[in-house]
Amino acid sequence: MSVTVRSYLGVGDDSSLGDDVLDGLTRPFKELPPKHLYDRAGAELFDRICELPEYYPTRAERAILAERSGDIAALTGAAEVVELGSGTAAKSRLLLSALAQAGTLRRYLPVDVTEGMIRDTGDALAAEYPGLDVHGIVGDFERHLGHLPAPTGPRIVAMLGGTIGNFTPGARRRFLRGVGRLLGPDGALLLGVDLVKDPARIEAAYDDGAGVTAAFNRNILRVVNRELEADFEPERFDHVAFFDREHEWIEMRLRAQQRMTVHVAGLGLTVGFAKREELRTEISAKFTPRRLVADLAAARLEPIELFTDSDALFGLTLARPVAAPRFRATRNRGFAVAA
Ligand code: AVJ
Repeated sequence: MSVTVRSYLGVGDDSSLGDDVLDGLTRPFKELPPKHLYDRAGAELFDRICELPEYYPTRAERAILAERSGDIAALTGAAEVVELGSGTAAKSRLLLSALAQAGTLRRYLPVDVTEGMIRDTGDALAAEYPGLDVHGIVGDFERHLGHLPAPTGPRIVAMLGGTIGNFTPGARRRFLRGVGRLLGPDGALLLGVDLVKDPARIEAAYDDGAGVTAAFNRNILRVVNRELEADFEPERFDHVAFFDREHEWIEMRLRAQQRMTVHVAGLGLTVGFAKREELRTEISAKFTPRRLVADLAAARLEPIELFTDSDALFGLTLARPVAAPRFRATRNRGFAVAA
């Protein structure tokens, strides 16, 4: 049993916040990437979101995992789990338990930007599962997946919660292709996706009555204030969440209540906002089974199973690499064909 944690975020490496703010706030349509929503306060607000009555994805996915982890263990025989965006590993414990019970689990490899989270979770899991090796990667899963060690047995790469929905469609396919390369020939991807449904239901999940999602959204401005010495006034931005029916994604935005000028001292940048101008902070794509399969296929992955909850709110898919035939079977030519 061992716990190893490697960090690939160098000193002062704030997972690219400075670059993203410079790039995102100087565009004609302002935008910040959602990964910056999750500092300590943001992660706590997100945990509260997961408990909200309106926010169904967490409960639905947990129900699927509770019911299907045994099947997933049997289908994969996985010896290790790589988890992208592991957080507190609350839901992945269901999977780890099933694999431990099946007797195949050897190693857990969480990848997250928050070092404290990786260390605490790693220690807790190593204590819970005697014999489990934990190899934590502190890094950004868009930039540091190359540092993952090679598989030591059948591997599951898990990305839960619908995090994949934060990518725009092209980036999503590129990312899935990269993840496919981490699987090895007998590995599987376990991907949680929120499903397309009544827009009112989706919008309620991103604009809750208690205002927790609004606080979560505004928190990104506090992150910029603190890390880059900016002077945003978060309370002067309204939380906006709407379902874009054409793209089938939800957008979160912050809308300036009045004309304002913001200084980002750390970047020597001054940014003007017009009255009612919006800053996009997140897209969260919703999937139809059909589109999910198409995205997987574009990454040379094929679904083994698509699990869903009893209300078909959320989907959990298990997918494997499409077997690449090394030789084409040609008829009646007497060539040997590799299996
Ligand atoms: C963590 C990206 C899956 O998109 O539902 C929750 C983040 N944003 N409420 C999601 C989120 C607003 C969440 N993901």
